[in-house]
Amino acid sequence: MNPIYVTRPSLPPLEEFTACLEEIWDSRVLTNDGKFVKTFEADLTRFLGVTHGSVFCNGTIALQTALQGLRVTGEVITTPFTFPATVHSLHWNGCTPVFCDVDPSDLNLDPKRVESLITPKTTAILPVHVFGIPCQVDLFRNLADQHGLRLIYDGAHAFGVKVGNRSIYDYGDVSMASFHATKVFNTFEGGAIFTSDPALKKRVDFLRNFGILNETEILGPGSNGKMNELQAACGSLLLKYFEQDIRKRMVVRDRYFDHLKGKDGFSLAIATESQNASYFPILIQDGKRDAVYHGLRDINVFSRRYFFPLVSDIPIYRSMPGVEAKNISNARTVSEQVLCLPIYPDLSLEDVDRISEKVLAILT
Ligand code: T4K
Repeated sequence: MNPIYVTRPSLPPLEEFTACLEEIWDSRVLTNDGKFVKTFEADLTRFLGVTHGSVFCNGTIALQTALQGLRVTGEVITTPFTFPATVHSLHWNGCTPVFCDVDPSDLNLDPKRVESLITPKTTAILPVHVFGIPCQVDLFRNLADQHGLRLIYDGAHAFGVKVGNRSIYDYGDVSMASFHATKVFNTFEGGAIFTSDPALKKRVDFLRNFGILNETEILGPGSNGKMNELQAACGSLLLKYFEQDIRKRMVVRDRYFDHLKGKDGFSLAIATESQNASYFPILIQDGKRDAVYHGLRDINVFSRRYFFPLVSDIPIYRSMPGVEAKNISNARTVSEQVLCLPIYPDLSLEDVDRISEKVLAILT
């Protein structure tokens, strides 16, 4: 039986991508803010209905650049229940991560607990919309305003998600998206940051291109965060198929629900809340998570324990002076229970049936 992985990237029809490749081959413009990048940036901003977008080579560099653009220093309160890139971006900016517990109802940073961790050294809050579930954006906005803090969202999982009728990327001082191959919307590798602040947009655009103003003037210590023309061409093409992809994901999600809803031993609450079906996380109780993970591997199904271990348990952060990881018991429990089952637009329903049956067989 062919292996089934936790995800499989969507791709535009090859003939559409080939037409773009021919144009790129003819022009020999491969990168440095060419036509395809300019078009994709405009397409993306319009598609999401946000004010300013800047596309990047990947989400990690986008987030690092956003932090640079806001000149964030000192202590930043964030979640330990995330992919390491969130916290690495703080480290690369010389900031000290301060880990705060998650709310078990959405698995996101708990705004009610953040307040007690704010010190005179705190400069920012960095919540993550884990599995595309929106953070409590109003509470975070109030908290940031009351304490004069920057609010930066890691929205790597949240492409296509809205709060009310606004894109989730419209919240915070700045929001980051990832377009990695494993995401609901991809450009092979890629990412973006979104802001309504025109000065920040200008600054990050310089920072992603070495700080270059022109051939003789360099405005600051920039990096190289540019997206290339091939990535951008893929992005503009895939945007046209995004809504269709989400509909297909929902069919897969509903089939899992048909099998798993109401059964004992695990919770589907988070998967139920998802607007973009980017992941299908289940929380498995009674210490049986790893039995399901290994049992699925036995039938060539590769689910993933996103996110285990907690980032605060990675040695570099556990041993760093000033890094606080106390009182994160909710995050610890979730990290020990979570399992993401395969979900992607063309996962067959027969495979969903087989995966679900195996999960139930192990747990009953
Ligand atoms: N913040 C958060 C909250 C994030 O989750 C991430 C990335 C970031 C920031 C950083 O954004 P980027 O800099 O990546 O844009 C994957 C991804 O590499 C990573 O992007 C993602 N989060 C994370 C949750 O998942 P791995 O180590 O699990 O990837 P990997 O290679 O094991 O892929 C998983 C499965 O996907 C494979 O078993 C098969 C399938 N796959 C993967 C790739 C790369 C494909 O079918 N085709 C492919 O090209 O980290």
